[in-house]
Amino acid sequence: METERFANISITDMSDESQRDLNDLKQRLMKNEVGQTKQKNKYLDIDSESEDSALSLQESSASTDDSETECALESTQIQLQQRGNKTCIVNRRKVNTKAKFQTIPNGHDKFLTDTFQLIMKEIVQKAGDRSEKVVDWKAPEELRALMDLEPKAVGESHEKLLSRLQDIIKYSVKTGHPHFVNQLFSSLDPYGLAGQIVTDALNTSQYTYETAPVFTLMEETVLKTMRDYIGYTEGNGIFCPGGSISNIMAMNCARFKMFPQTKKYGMFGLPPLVVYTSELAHYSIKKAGYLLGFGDDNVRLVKTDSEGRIIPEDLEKQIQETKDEGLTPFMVVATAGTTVFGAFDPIEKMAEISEKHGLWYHVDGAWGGGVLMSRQHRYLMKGVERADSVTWNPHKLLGVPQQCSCFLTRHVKVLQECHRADAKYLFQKDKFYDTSYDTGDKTFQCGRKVDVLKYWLMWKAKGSEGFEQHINRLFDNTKYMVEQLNKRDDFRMVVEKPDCTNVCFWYIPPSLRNMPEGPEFWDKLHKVAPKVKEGMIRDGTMMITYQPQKDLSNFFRLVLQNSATTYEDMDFFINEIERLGKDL
Ligand code: ABU
Repeated sequence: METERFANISITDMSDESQRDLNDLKQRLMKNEVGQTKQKNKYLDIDSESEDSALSLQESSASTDDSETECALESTQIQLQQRGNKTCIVNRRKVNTKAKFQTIPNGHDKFLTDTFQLIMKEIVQKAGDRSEKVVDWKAPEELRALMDLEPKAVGESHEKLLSRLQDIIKYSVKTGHPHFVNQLFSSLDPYGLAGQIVTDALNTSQYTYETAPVFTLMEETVLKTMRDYIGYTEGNGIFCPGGSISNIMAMNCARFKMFPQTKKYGMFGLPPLVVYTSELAHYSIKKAGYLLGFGDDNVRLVKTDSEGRIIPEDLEKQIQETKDEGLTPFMVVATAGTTVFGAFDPIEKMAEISEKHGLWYHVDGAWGGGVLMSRQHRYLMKGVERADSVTWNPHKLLGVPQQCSCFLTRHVKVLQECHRADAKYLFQKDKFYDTSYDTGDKTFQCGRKVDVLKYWLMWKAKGSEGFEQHINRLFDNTKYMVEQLNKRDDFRMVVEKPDCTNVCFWYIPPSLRNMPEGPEFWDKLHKVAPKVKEGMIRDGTMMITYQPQKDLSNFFRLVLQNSATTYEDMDFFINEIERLGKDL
């Protein structure tokens, strides 16, 4: 007669050891053993009422000898059937365990160690390997099928999770690859990564000193040092989740400074307010206008020259026109490093105009702000100390991991006065410590991720000199790239002498080289960059972006932001674009 027994075994994964334990269980089932077996760190409780009854076997494994924590992530109920001398698994299903839903790290050492090893092997060690692909491209439907993205009712084994992480890495873009020159961020900085990991392991929120004592002081110190680079003798600042938020913060402070009653009455009773920025400014200025209730019509776009810099005379003219219309100018935004051309607006001249008209002057240096750390290139931001506020994203030109954006102002109290709402459950004034260290009410966020540690750790590791050398290298690479492009007949610069490290150019395939430069030429050229881009993504060899701008046909924008990029890499970019485009 066949005997059926049921074993309920909790295993973190079907490792060799678990497999051995399972075999051991099978043996004892065959022998109809009952009672309790205690192994090193393994507790196997076996109850049996009779030969025909179900056996319940439970295993708890702990990763350290002195830990009694039940930590199994995975519980699998296995139905065993004994057929003569053979024990077969006839059914297997996953069941919940007590530990499954607990957010405790203890006992997950192997899983976490394996994850870190995976990060090291598949991301960090491959980051500088030019033979690796920048991207293993899959179309959305193909990728969806590969990834099995829907969360399920029952959790999965560590082994499965690790294989999922491996797939996630495989199909993600390797932005640390020196051939990723697509965006205003890139690189994989080791100290930045270490800072990110420690930040995430500590998982705190930056709003009060009590939850973030070290990071509060660290943020204060780093922001003060950044203000020194700007040239402010006093002031304030805050880390924001991205440059757009820093710019929105600037607009809110600007309005508050001119009309403090906004905080109580909102926009009611205010005259129509107007802000001025470059026609090539980042679109977050327009969005700030939507969010804060000004609308497109009152975000006035100032004309730029052929290099992409604001024409100050047009700014002056537009301010006067606004006044003549009976509207109220309140803010001027200069851009230090426009998104596409990398142009630096005439910061000093715009400061003069803003001061003359009594307007809040903001410099959006999200992209270019990093030049302040280079004695050779900081001239690009001459006059920035005259700005009321500055956006500066260390996650861009300085290569700090995303995201790391700072809003800095020379006004000591404006952030607090403009944003504070005095939540009594968070900012109790009768706390036992100096509550001026609770920074949460300086912003419109509540919870705030710690963004300072990765930057601080990089700064400690490299020193200001290291950042300076990084910036100088990027500008040197830019010079080399421009020189190489100028040597070639098949490439043409869009901006002859870039202000920043954005290199904008067209590739002109042989089929267009002798064509007159009329509408047909530009129309055909417009289609070249998208085709070349498709080719490089499908092959995974590099990533560089393209776009039209003003009335210019699609052109490439190569961003040099990773100081690991070499002259050889830049030769590769040129040859690769030619390889992909020569038959178009
Ligand atoms: N915040 C602008 C970033 C866009 C870009 O990387 O091209």
